[in-house]
This record gives sequence, C-alpha cells and structure tokens, in this order.
Amino acid sequence: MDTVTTRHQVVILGAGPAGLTLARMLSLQNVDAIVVETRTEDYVRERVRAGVIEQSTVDVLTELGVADRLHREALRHDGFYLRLDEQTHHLDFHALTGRNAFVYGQAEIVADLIDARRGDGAPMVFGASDVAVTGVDSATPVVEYTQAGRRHRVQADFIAGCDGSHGITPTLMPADTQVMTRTHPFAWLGILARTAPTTAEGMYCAHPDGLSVHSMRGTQITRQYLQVPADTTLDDWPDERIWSELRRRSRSSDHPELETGEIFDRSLAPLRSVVTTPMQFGSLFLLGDAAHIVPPTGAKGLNLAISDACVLSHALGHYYGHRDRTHLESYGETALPRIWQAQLFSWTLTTTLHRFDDNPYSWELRRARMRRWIDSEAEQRALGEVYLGLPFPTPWRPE
Ligand code: RFL
Ligand code: PHB
Repeated sequence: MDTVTTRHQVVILGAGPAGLTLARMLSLQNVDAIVVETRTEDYVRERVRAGVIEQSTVDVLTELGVADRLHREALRHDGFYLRLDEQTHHLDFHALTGRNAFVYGQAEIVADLIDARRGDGAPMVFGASDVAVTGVDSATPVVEYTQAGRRHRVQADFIAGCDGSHGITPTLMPADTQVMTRTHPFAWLGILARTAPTTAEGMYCAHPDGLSVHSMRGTQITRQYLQVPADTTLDDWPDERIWSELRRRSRSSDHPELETGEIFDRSLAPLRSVVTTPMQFGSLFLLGDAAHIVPPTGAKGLNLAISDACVLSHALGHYYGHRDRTHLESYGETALPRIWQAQLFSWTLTTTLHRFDDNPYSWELRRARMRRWIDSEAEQRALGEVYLGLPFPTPWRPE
C-alpha cells in the first residue's frame, strides 16, 4: 500500500465533543489541525449519550459560532427535581445564581461542530483504521492511519488525545503516570422513549431500592435511566420490566404516574471515576474522557471535555502566536482543579442518590443529606454553582 505523507501543526485524534470543539477553536485561531476519527461520520453523529449541558458550555459554544440551532432547540432549565419519599421538590438553581442548564443531545452538538468544520473547509477524516502514534516523547510526533485503502502518515508538532476512554492515546503515557480509578458497583440502563416528560425539568428519584433518572430530549421524547447491577445484560431488561421498575422507583403522591411508550434506544453504561495525572507527556495532551471520567450522575463529562479544549486551545494560541510554551507546560495543572471540582460533585451525587447496600443506616444518612439539599438555600446554592458550571480555567484563546 502506498503512503501519503502530510504535515499539520496539530493532529486531533477523536471526533467527539473534545476533539471537535478543539478543532473549531484552533480553526478560529488559524492553527492548522487535522481531525482523525476511527468511526464513520454517521455513527458519530448518531451516538446517544449526554444531554444536560452547563451554562458555561453554552456560552463557549455561542462564542464559537456553533450554537444557533442550540439556541433554537435546546430546553432551558432552572435546576432539577429531586423526588424523595414520594414527594417532588424543585431545586431552583437559577433563582439563586441567575444561570441555567440546557438540555440538548450530545449528538446534536457533535453534528453542529462537524457542520461548522465542513464550513471551515478544514481536514477531518472518518473511518480511519490501524491508527498508530509514534514519537510523542519528541517534538516531531507522527500519526499513521489507513483510510479508503491508503496509508497516511501525518507529521505534527502536537497530538491532542481526544479519543475517549477506550482510545489509544491514554496508553502512550509513561509508566509512572497516575491513573486514579474508582469503579462503582452498579451501571446505568439508559433508554430513549416516545413519551412526554412527567416533570418540566430533569428529575432524580431517590428510592430505597435504587435511583431512577427522568430526563428528556425535546417535548415528545424522554431519556430515562435506572440504576442496575454492574453484571446485568440488556437481555435481562424486557420493556415491561424497565417500565415497571421506572414506575415503582418514581412513584409520587403529587404527580401523575409515569407515562409509558415505545422504547427506541437502550444501552448500558458502567459507572466509573477516573483522573489521569499528569495529563500530558512530551507533545501529547490528553483531553476529555481520554484523561478523566465521571459517572453520569450530575451530567459533567461532556462539559469537562469542552473545558479541557478551552485550556489547550488557549495554550496552543499562545504557542503559535508568541512561541510561548509556558501555557502548554502548565496545561494539566491549569485544567485539573476544575476537573476535581466536577469529580467531587459527581461523587457526591453518585454516593447520595444511589443505593450501595441495604443497610438502613446508609439510607438514613443519604436521606438526611438530600433533606439538606431540599431545605437549605445555602446547600442549594453550593450545588447549583457547580451544576450550572464553574467558570472555565482559561478563555479559549489568548485575550
Ligand atoms: P468521546 O465522546 O468518547 O469521543 C472520543 C472519540 O474518539 C474516537 N476514537 C478514536 N479516534 C481516533 N483514533 C483512535 N484510536 C480512536 N479511538 C476512539 C471515538 O470513536 C470517539 O468518537 O470523548 P470526549 O470527546 O472526551 O467526550 C466525552 C463525552 O462523550 C462524555 O464525557 C459524556 O458523554 C458523558 N456524559 C454526560 N456528560 C455531560 O456533560 N452531560 C450529560 O448529561 C452526560 N450524560 C454521559 C451521559 C455519558 C453516558 N455514558 C454513555 C457513559 C450519559 C451517559 C449514559
Ligand atoms: C441526560 O439527559 O442524558 C442526563 C440527565 C441527567 C444526568 C445524566 C444524563 O445526570
């Protein structure tokens, strides 16, 4: 097979939220990058995942000129509902902070970013196979891949590892890299269904038998999750079992029973917390899920991916604008404090809202903490500040 050699300043591996947002930020700063993705474009555009995005993320996407559809179609939420002891409570973070959360599917954000990149006429490759990266410990790293029967060899200054938790870039980090991991003893079964949402905003239902989450995609489709055992399979969950469990865990004395309807997508996601440090090595920088994972409780993963993209884009802007490496050298140190705040938030929500054991003491402690969230304005404000998005560590380009 013949090999085509090209050169770009930055190779971005992965066309998820981290990679595509970084690509847009670099394009707007005239930094020459190529995006290389193993999946097909259709697959990436349709992958069902996140839905709740922070005000801070929406603000950046707006600045990047990729949020026109988002502003037309996203649902704007003030907070979320918490159902405890069959009663529904609204945590109104907007009233306390003046900010909002937005519901807009991850696939839509990805589609908007792909369309913007096409508009920029900037290189983006889908369906790459046999991706190999060499020389990350040097100033001349190389990425090779095969696409449409040709081998490509790309020389670059930097590699942005945006290839997610199962990608190859995390494996290129040196042996003494710390990968701090906690695996939670359960998973989330997620569905998309053709039903109307029961509450106007997303809802966490804390039930002694386990969590159920009720979110939405627009006004006609719901996105709902059930805490399930880590070793369960989708075959264990016929539709009737899913609905009866969602209904049981979300029963209330103040709202009608959950509506049921056609389930047209279902998936299982394990719950893990991971932080990799350092987040960089030589000319390689890890972003998003390639560097850290949060359990989906609290909806932080995509937002963190975009905040990493800001930090790296800012640092690359400094490098190409002024040949100043200082921001590149402190990339991880700059990104990590916000990542740890999101880890703490997701950890707190995960350990409070899920059932870990059937010990009544554990349940009463969890109830006591939720009562504080419901009853104390100070606690609500503190939750709301993180839920709606702490400020990003840096602007996406040098000021
Ligand atoms: P992604 O989205 O996994 O993208 C990585 C991309 O890299 C490609 N890839 C490669 N490309 C090139 N070469 C290779 N060798 C490659 N190997 C893999 C992959 O095909 C893929 O396209 O990572 P990124 O960009 O870091 O984005 C992270 C987010 O996707 C993730 O954190 C969120 O989905 C997490 N998450 C949520 N985050 C939120 O902010 N709000 C939410 O409401 C929310 N809900 C969720 C979630 C994640 C969930 N699951 C499925 C874990 C709900 C669920 C159920
Ligand atoms: C979603 O709408 O997909 C969603 C809602 C709440 C979460 C995670 C995901 O905690």
